[in-house]
Amino acid sequence: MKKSYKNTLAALAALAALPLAIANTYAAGAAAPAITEAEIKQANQIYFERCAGCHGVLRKGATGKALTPDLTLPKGTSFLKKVISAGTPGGMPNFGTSGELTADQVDLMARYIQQTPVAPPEMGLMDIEATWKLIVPVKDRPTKKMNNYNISNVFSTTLRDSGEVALIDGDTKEIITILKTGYAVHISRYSASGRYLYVTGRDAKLSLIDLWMPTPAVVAEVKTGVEARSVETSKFKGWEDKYAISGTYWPPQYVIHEGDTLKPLKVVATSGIASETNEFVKEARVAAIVASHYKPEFMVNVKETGKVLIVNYSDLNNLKTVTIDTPRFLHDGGFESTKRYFMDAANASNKIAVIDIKEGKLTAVVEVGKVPHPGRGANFIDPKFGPVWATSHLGDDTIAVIGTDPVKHKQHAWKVVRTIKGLGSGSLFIKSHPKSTNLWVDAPLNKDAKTSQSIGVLDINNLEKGVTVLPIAEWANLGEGAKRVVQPEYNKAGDEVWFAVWNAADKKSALVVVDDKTRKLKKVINDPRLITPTGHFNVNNTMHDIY
Ligand code: DHE
Repeated sequence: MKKSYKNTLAALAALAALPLAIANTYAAGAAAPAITEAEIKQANQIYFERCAGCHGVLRKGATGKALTPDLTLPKGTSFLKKVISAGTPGGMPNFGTSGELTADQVDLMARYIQQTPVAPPEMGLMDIEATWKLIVPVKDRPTKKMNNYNISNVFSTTLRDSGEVALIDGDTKEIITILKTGYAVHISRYSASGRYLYVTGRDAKLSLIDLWMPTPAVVAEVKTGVEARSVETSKFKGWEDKYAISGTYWPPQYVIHEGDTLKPLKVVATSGIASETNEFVKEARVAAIVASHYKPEFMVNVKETGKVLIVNYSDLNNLKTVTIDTPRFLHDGGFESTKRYFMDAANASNKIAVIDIKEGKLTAVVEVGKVPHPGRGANFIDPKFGPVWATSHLGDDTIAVIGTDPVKHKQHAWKVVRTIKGLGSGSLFIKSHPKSTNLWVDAPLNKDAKTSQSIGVLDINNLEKGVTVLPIAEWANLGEGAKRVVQPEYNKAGDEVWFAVWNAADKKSALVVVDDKTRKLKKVINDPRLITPTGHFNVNNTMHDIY
């Protein structure tokens, strides 16, 4: 093994010993307040868990403000403590007053962010390969489905704080199994055939689960970096189940893997020159990735540089990539109903970039409300404007409805045709289904507990009527706690909507299933093993991009 790899592996081993570390060495700035080695270890962990997602590991900012010492030192410890404790109207959570951090931890973090950040190690292909575990080789796996589950209606539910996913039978609503995955699991995606489930943790541990086994189990794992949020699979005809792609926040890069083993095949760095500013950005993180149904291509969002990379996976040695400049701070997004256009939220720019994936170019940039956060968004037929795609917002209480049919409704295409009042600000996800006339919107990060514990629903054929509020957390009857209601997700038939009631790890959480037609409670899936459920992903709807 080459010495440089050994060094990187040693650095990674140090990170593993300190599993949530951002860095274990530290160069204190001259005027920075005192902090001990032990405190830095603790602060690294808190920073990784609570702060890095918005502020970045190098603390250069993105969704959150930059926190480099040139900015934090002049503010001073007592001001920073106030912000960390009480939050800000701009979206910074109130970590102190909410009880998520103790007063000592708030004080520690205020001192920590005045120190100079140190970058965690980089990882090349061999470093990633060294972490790869093929638990069940392909030859030892079933050659046909060995269970009686209706796989296409299974849900994979993120159990955020236990680092697990629950596989739930969508027909019986029974838990099939609970599987250990990465830390603070983020999303689940499925292979094009629906056989394989890919789960990524925030710690960049990618797990591959075989749904054909008598009881589905993890068959391969790999650590693709230090911090990650995204994974997707090859969906183009002829390439089904062939590749997976994982995107990392740190190191800033994406990795293409063998689909049925996770063996890493190709790593591509994403640091580079940003759109708009033309400045070099080292920490150019990979956010959402979607897979084209038109060509053998992945669309990779590079957050800080505002670039969508259209990566053609048909020849990994001669990788052809189209780079599209968009507004910066790309985060999440999904397809409109024909799957030709990728509706891509540049959240901190308050814009949706529309990418034509057939032609491989930017079609439009649409100005929406404050901090759009669509998840994958919602598609429906507006009675007045035809096919539309909608997003809700983190920073205001509106839903932006955008026309998506440039052929029969040309005058409305790529324009905000309606701005509707949603459930409230602090919304993360919005959802509909081709068989439904409902549009569901959440607001789990709303400051008002009643709102964050409810769901809003609109009648697509009577949008003027406004939102009907359903008290989902109350229906779950869980007792005390934050009980945030998050992410509407349909079953395969499109006649049920599932919601997570996300409580603290030491409190009761649940999944609530609502009948889509009557909007009445159908079932509370209430099991002590459901610790901090957040996202839940139906096999059929996720693999076919139905939302
Ligand atoms: Fe997410 C999707 C990043 C916090 C639940 N989240 C995504 C995606 C990104 C992202 C880039 C798109 C992935 C894709 O499609 O390939 N999320 C981030 C963050 O950086 C952020 C803001 C802070 C952090 O530190 O991670 C963050 N996310 C959260 C949460 O706190 C949520 C609510 C609870 C949790 O489980 O951590 C959360 N994110 C989700 C979910 C999706 C998601 C459920 C998938 C939505 C979908 O419909 O596809």
